[in-house]
Amino acid sequence: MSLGDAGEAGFLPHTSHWGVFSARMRDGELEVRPHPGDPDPNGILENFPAALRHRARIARPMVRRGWLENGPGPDDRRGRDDYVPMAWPAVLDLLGSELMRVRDGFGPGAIFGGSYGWASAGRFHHAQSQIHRFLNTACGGYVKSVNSYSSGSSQVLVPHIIGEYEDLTKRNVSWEQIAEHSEIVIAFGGMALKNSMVAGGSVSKHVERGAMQRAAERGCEFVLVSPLRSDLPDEVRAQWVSCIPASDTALMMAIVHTLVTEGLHDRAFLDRYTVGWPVFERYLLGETDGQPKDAAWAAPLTGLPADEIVALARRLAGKRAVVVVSHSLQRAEHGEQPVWMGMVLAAALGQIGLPGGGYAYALGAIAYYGRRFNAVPVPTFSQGRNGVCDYIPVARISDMLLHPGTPYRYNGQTRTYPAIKLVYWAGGNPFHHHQDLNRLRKAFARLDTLVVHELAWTATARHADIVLPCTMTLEREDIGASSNDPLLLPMRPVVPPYGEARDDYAIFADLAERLGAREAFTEGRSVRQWLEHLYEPTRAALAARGLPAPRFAEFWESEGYELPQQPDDGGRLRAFRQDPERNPLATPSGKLEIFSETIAGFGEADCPGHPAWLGPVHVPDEAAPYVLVANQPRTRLHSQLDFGGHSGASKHRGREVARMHPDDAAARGIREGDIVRLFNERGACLAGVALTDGIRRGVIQLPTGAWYDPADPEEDKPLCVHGNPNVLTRDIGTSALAQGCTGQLTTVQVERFDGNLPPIQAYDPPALA
Ligand SMILES: Nc1nc2c(c(=O)[nH]1)N[C@H]1C(S)=C(S)[C@@H](COP(=O)(O)OP(=O)(O)OC[C@H]3O[C@@H](n4cnc5c(=O)[nH]c(N)nc54)[C@H](O)[C@@H]3O)O[C@H]1N2
Ligand SMILES: Nc1nc2c(c(=O)[nH]1)N[C@H]1C(S)=C(S)[C@@H](COP(=O)(O)OP(=O)(O)OC[C@H]3O[C@@H](n4cnc5c(=O)[nH]c(N)nc54)[C@H](O)[C@@H]3O)O[C@H]1N2
Ligand SMILES: [Mo]
Repeated sequence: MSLGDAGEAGFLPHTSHWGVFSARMRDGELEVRPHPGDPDPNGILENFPAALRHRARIARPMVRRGWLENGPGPDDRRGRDDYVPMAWPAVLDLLGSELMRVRDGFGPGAIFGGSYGWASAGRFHHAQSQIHRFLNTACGGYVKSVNSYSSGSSQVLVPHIIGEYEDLTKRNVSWEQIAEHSEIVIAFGGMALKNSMVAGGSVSKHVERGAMQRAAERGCEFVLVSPLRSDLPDEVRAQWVSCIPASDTALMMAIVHTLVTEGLHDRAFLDRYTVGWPVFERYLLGETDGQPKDAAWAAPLTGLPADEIVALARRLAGKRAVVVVSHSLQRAEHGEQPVWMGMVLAAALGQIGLPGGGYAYALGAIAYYGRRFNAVPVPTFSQGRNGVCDYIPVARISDMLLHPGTPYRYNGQTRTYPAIKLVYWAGGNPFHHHQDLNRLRKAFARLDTLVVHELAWTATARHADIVLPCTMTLEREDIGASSNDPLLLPMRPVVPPYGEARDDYAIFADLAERLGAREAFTEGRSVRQWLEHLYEPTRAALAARGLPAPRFAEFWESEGYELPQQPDDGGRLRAFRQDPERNPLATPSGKLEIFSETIAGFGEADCPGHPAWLGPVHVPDEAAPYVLVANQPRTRLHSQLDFGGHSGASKHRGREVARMHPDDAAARGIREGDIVRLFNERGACLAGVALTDGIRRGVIQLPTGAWYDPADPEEDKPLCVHGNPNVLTRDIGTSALAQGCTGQLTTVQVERFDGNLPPIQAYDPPALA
């Protein structure tokens, strides 16, 4: 452990979800440079300089004119109204009274504070913790959201069939094991480096490229199952199996069918470590429904030749094989099935719990996975106690607002959507993350009040009644850390706040005062006192281990230091393999559940008791003949700093770029560099076009994150001129089991856009009244 060298020439250490870096201001320009220890820095850092003082930043508190004139209440002018600037004390008085009106008149159960979103790195100014603590201490609580847009279906499924989610995702097959032990990696949805360059909180070393390179050099084979060739790095020379999107479950079944009929499956493993194989095997062989799930059956469903599937199965057998399933596969209708079937495939191969083998669900989807945990706790800001127990699965927000009082199924329960009057958001962008944005606009129109803290004029901020400008990470002090990245870092402010922007903490502290809860919220601490307070448990844990434990003042002046880490021991699944009786999994049976009595007992048609092929979903038809893959963007994190230089440079004539196969383009008279209109029954958007043979025919890819930019917000389904795919995606849960987000896939039509190109207005602040 070392405190590192003192910063050079004014560069101050800082961190972001896309990597650790340092920054300084020079001649009015921001300079950023990656952490010196990072072998593979993330280009997304380059979004900071142009974003810092961009016109898209919010300079002053604002109140929507219609809300100010008419008071709280449903209003479809949200998203097309103008704004009235207001001084901080006045706007906080106004908001304080509105919160009291709702809290005292309807109860805290009428406040939705789920506030999903990634906000910024930093353990204290973590916007979700701040808003939840505020609502808990000052409002008596709030209706929350559970699970994430990332893994909404796997998070619900995995505890039933494998056990604790983190035992599968975070304490399992590591990058070190891949580099050293794996003989074959089959990655459904790939492990795109663009994705693993990001992690919530902090990442000081991007190790994924190096680990995959080392594995490939050692002779490890890679198989990429994905509609996009770029989902594994070129360096690993993967076999590219380009299946029809959402057909992976059928492919996995046919692989397992081949293993079984050729006697290549690990019977001993299935007997000892799983329950329910006999039931599933009868289904697989067609004994229950007359349809063997063999390669010939899967061929038309997956778009792959049957002999290729058979060869793939033989290639996997008898090797130290690891099955990877990316989050993307479960962000689609029936998304539970490929996650469950991936476990069954890995179990049939018998490698679960061995170094570099088994089931590495979500490895490479994000830099959380495949790493070691720290041996000491990192600073954590307490959210307090929520007095409301009601919640929704996170992606059901529009359903909740449009259908209060309506029952819905979730994880074996019948629940009822609450009646929400006020939504408070800090640190997320529903106009980025949610599906069917035209429906979301209608849902937000139902509210009495929408409050948003933002650093920039996102579409969410433009729909809010009260918009409070918050600081950007570079404008405040914090501690950077993450439970499985070793670097603990003082984040020092590089520039003063923009305009009148304030920290979320300062805003909430002053609001809490108006609700009589300042002391409960702040505990009397300044920001610096909080940082010192949050740092102390880490320091004490270091001291208890007899390790150097610098005092806060020393830490604060340093470049950060590395925390001790736990061994890479394969976690619970390794222990389970070694002794399943003494180390059972946290499932009802203590084993891997190929058949789950619990899930079968829920009786959901769209998620039966074992993995099943429930028929194709996201199927193209005449009106929408292409499958759209709306995946994560390479040049930014979601919608964050879309107005930055790196994000802007990847666009074409200011629009997000869609990728399609040259044959598909030719058939529609589309050429490289054209602007196209993508559309379906839900909406339409414009995008630039790039042609590539690295995409499966019939598939179009348009990443998420270009800010929603309606040409004419007065329309019911306005054209988004900028290329936000969520005007096209469908707002429906993965299944009645998990109700997860299904935004990854939808179907669309495409045509060349020859009209006058509407200007991009997404970054222009709204009109002032
Ligand atoms: N179609 C489709 N949709 C998807 C996905 C997909 O694959 N396809 N992926 C989904 C996934 S996995 C996710 S995780 C979501 C991500 O969805 P979000 O997490 O909502 O997206 P972000 O753009 O990261 O939004 C964070 C917002 O917080 C703001 N912010 C940053 N720092 C602060 C701060 O300190 N305080 C406050 N108050 N605000 C701050 C940023 O300006 C930004 O607007 O999107 C989901 N949506
Ligand atoms: N640069 C960058 N990195 C990110 C993020 C970001 O916004 N920007 N977001 C982060 C977050 S919050 C998360 S949750 C993760 C998300 O991690 P993922 O959900 O895994 O990431 P995606 O890029 O959406 O999808 C990965 C790939 O899956 C493939 N795919 C889509 N559908 C199918 C299918 O049906 N079958 C198969 N076999 N493949 C399919 C697509 O080609 C896509 O490129 O990424 C994280 N990393
Ligand atoms: Mo995510």
